[in-house]
Amino acid sequence: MFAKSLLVLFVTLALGVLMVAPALGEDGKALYPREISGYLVSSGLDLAKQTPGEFIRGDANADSSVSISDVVHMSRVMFDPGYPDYGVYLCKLSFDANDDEAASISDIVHLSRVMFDPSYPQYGVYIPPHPGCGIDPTPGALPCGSFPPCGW
Ligand SMILES: [Ca+2]
Ligand SMILES: [Ca+2]
Repeated sequence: MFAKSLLVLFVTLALGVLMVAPALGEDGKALYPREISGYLVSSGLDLAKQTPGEFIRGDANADSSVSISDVVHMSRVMFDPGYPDYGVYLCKLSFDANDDEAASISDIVHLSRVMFDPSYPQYGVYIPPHPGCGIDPTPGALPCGSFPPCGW
């Protein structure tokens, strides 16, 4: 079980490295996800309706969608001292993908399996608030200092 979790983690990390590589725009400059046309639109956000305290569960990098880049970001914030954002949690609550009121490696494993492991009972099931902004339906002690995709 542990070995399988580790395998899933490493496969997703490997995929993540490939998928977060920037696409190039017409001018040859890198296009990062929030700059790619339609990326933000797909989240279904309505910024006019956002209120402080709202967040998107699993959107650890706060780019308004939950993707493999969040798994990579979470992994590096927690475990990669060479990462510029190592130890930096903009909204720790958004890291709590499994809603157990803690930000830990279990969130990385959970989110990876939700996305990529059809044998996982929660495959394809994202815990609210998701995909849009919302208040935590199960409030706990995890902090959230700000969450720009939800307008605060
Ligand atoms: Ca994200
Ligand atoms: Ca958690």
